Amino acid sequence: MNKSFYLDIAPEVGAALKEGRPVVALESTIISHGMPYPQNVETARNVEDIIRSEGAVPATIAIIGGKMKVGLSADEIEYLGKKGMAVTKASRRDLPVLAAKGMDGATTVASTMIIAAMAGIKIFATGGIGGVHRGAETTMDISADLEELGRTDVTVVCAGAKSILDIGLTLEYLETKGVPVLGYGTDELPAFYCRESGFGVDYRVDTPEELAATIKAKHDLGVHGGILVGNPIPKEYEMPKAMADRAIDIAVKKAEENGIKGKQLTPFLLALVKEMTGGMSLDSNIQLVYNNARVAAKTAVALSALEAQDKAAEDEEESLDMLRAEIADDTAESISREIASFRSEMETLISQRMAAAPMPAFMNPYMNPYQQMPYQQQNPYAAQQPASNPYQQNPYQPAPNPYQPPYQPMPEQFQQQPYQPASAQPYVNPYKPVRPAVQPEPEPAPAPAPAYKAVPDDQWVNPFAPKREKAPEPASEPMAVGGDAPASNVIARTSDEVMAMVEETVEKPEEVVEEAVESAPEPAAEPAIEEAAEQASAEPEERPDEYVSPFDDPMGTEDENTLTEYVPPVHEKKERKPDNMVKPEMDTEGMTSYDPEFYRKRAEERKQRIAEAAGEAKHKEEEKAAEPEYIDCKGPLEFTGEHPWAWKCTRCGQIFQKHEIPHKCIKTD
Ligand code: PSU
Ligand code: MN
Repeated sequence: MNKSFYLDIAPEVGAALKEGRPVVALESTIISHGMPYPQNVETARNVEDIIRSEGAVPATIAIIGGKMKVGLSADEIEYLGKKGMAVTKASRRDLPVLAAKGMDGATTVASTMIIAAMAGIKIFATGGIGGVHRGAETTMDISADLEELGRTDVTVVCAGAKSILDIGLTLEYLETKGVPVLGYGTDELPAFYCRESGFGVDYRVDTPEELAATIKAKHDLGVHGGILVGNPIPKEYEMPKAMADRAIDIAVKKAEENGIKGKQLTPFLLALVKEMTGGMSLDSNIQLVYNNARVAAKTAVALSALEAQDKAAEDEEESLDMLRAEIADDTAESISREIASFRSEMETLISQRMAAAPMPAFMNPYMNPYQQMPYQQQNPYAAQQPASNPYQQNPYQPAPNPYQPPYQPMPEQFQQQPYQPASAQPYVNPYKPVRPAVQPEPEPAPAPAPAYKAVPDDQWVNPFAPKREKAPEPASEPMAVGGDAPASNVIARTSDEVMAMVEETVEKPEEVVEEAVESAPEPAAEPAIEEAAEQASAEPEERPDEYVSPFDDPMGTEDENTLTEYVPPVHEKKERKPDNMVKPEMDTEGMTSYDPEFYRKRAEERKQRIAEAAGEAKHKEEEKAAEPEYIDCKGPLEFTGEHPWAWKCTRCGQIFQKHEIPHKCIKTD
């Protein structure tokens, strides 16, 4: 169950609220407890009439049979008025109990505000509100109306606070609760029977429109709580202040004597004052209620006008938004319709073209699209590619593609190098920085041929042979060396014998040994293998059909002697090290270049590297040998009908794009 189960809104009120028409809430304690019968019922009816006459709908609020009634019938008002004090005076604390028990209750300012807010009514007219009673510092009698004004979004138009209350403390309390206290056409809070209390208000408003704007602003801002409007009694119905004060003072004293407190206090005081003033106070009371109803109704009318303006602006904005969205939708729809019709036209056109012309080569699914791209066929460099493309012979190159068409002959116009200058002058790049030409090192004079080569074997004299004393006469004839040379200090030997001797006896300096190893002929590898090894280790050549800038030495005239990068000389301060600190070259095993083994090892490592490369090349050769061999197949081609461009070889089963005999196919045994 929710609020609507307990809430009973009269059809007239409900319709007005739904349409945003002005509605003014009215309380019922004023009927049952505030005035005697029959004046109470008459006043209640008149108040409703005044509100109607101002163009608003009255909604008298009460609890009947546990239902929160918003808008009472004449019978219900009569019933409450007749029952008087017998009806429960219902403030905030009483609502749940009465609702649950299904009882009747006359609503105070607090509970009327609660129910009005539930129904959506923003303005409420009454006579006077409850407040901080005199002596509240001991009695703690503070009306729940003040708390309600602090929290519920309803504006209460009243005639201020009676002097049965402590007006000063009441205002303090309202300030604490954050309730705006406005004076309607006055700067002072009215004192019920009198127009003046001596206590100022926070703000003054002079017109219903001004008040309505304040109310609307509060609702717009979402600042919760009520607004208290003090509307002074019309001058002609005002009681003389001294008279009113005296009557009230007496009444308060009487109430104290009789021990009247709590919810009975206000009705008791009101009744007593009426008795004492001979009904004058009642008359004033009735008139101030009418006055409040009038102001409240006018304010309600102004407020709903403001709200209607607001809503119209909102509606206009909304309808503009809708219109914009509609326009956008229409535009999008027409564009997409246009696109769709354009597309269908295009499709028709394409299908007509397709029917008229054969499928272009690059659309053929059986063709390698990249091979068949028209721009490739027009590439002059592609046409130039010689039949003996080195990449085709590269052992890493896959087997020739049987789909690939044979190379076309180079067109005439490309036979000549396009960038060859007319003159035979070597090309000099003008953009290269001028730098000194590096003078080539003068060729060292060729070493003279070894002396022993020129001297015939039989005439050669060993310069290293130890000089001896005169040899004893040999028994046999010594071999003569040189025709007339004296035989006494010369031993005749062959050149080989001499070299052997030299090698044995002379200690070679390191440089000589290294040079010897370096210049020694490489162990002869098989020429094919060696070539393959070289190829394997060499950087891949640039593709001949790749674009080469003419500025990059097209004549090949630059060489390292004439046009090397210019490197400015670096003047390094070198530290001179004593000779004994120069470290010999080290190999991986920590052997120094001083060790004779060092060079032998290095030569061996080199041999091994060559052998490894050769092995790799051999492996590639084996791989190539394992690849299938292609032969020209003369098998007849058959039209499969699977595709208008597909021909199938009846011998090898391959699919071809055209009727190709012979074609390449894998050799099978
Ligand atoms: N002052 C009047 N007439 C009234 C009341 C106050 O001049 O009828 C009623 C109102 O219903 C008000 C209530 O809300 O008394 C305050 O009672 P209490 O102080 O018990 O909360
Ligand atoms: Mn009280």
